[in-house]
Amino acid sequence: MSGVAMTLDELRTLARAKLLGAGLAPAHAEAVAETMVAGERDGCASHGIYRLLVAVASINKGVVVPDAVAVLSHPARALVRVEGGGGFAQLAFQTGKPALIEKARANGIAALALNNVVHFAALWPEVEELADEGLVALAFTPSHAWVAPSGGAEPVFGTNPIAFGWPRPDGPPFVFDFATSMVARGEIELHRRAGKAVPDDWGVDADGRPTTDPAAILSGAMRTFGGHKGSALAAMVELLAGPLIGDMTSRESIDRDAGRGGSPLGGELIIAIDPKGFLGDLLPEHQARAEAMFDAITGQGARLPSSRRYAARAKSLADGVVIPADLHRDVMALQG
Ligand code: NDP
Ligand code: PYC
Repeated sequence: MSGVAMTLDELRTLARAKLLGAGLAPAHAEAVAETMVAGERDGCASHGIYRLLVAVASINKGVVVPDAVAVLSHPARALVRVEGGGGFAQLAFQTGKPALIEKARANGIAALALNNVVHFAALWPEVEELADEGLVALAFTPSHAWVAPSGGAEPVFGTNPIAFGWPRPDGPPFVFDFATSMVARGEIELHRRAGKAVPDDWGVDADGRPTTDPAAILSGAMRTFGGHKGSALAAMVELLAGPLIGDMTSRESIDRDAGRGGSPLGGELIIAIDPKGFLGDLLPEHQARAEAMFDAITGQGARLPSSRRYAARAKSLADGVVIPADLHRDVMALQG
């Protein structure tokens, strides 16, 4: 694959410049650029620098409030809320994170609701940051109604990711983060850009027929992973990060978009648990039992989620990244 080699600092500078050029306020541009660089660094192409095109499109279409001010409030002793004002989710998360950590440590468990935020990103950076603080973390967000329930062909759910982070004593946390659809929509978009067919179980066309054409799925419906199981998990994400926190479902989000093609607008729920709350001084003993489980996985040659990402990170930190030539061209064509 031909591409353009860049250091992570060059990539960060480029991302910030393009976001500022699109009119995003500096604090948002910094927070948003950071998640894109992290995605590219960790080899997550669907949520790396490709998302510059997506974020700038949302700004240009008026879907996101570029200078939104995130407002923190405390609905209850263990709850934190950030009203994002229609801005990107990244700064809202950074605004709520310190209070979430403080409340999780004080109460054993706490939850952060982000409301009224535009979401285009992966969730693992957030749960990883919380796990780095010694907390077990879960994150959920709906998106736009692109995914049909198991047994149907009409989109109801978003691609609705679930992310989980578990701190480990001697190394980076155990983290997984995946869509409850067969794949993230971004992955299908990348196949469309590359002119590549997708597996025939990723989605259906507008007439409900299985297809390998990414464009047909993008205008039809994606499938949940694991049949009825993924379908139920997708519904759970809708409920937890929609009605439970007073925010939109994926159907409501896509209706609000009114055909503009912007990123999803709505809520995100993040739960943080302090293991010391249950375990106190017994924490090391029980952490060792968790480590034994990880050893039983890797000991038979299976890999842990995130091990690929951490390996990609180590390589990118040493060598930089290579941006596909056509993506680099499209990014450079953005104003800024
Ligand atoms: P994948 O199906 O690629 O699953 C990703 C997760 O599974 C990662 O934690 C990955 O670890 C792990 N994994 C993959 N293969 C293996 C394996 N063989 N053994 C063990 N673990 C494995 O990702 P998706 O396409 O479902 O989602 C990609 C991203 O899209 C996510 O980060 C998600 O947050 C984001 N997204 C965001 C949405 C939003 O609304 N904001 C909506 C939908 C998706 P590793 O990284 O190490 O490979
Ligand atoms: O790739 O499905 C996706 C997605 C939706 C919002 C952000 N990413």
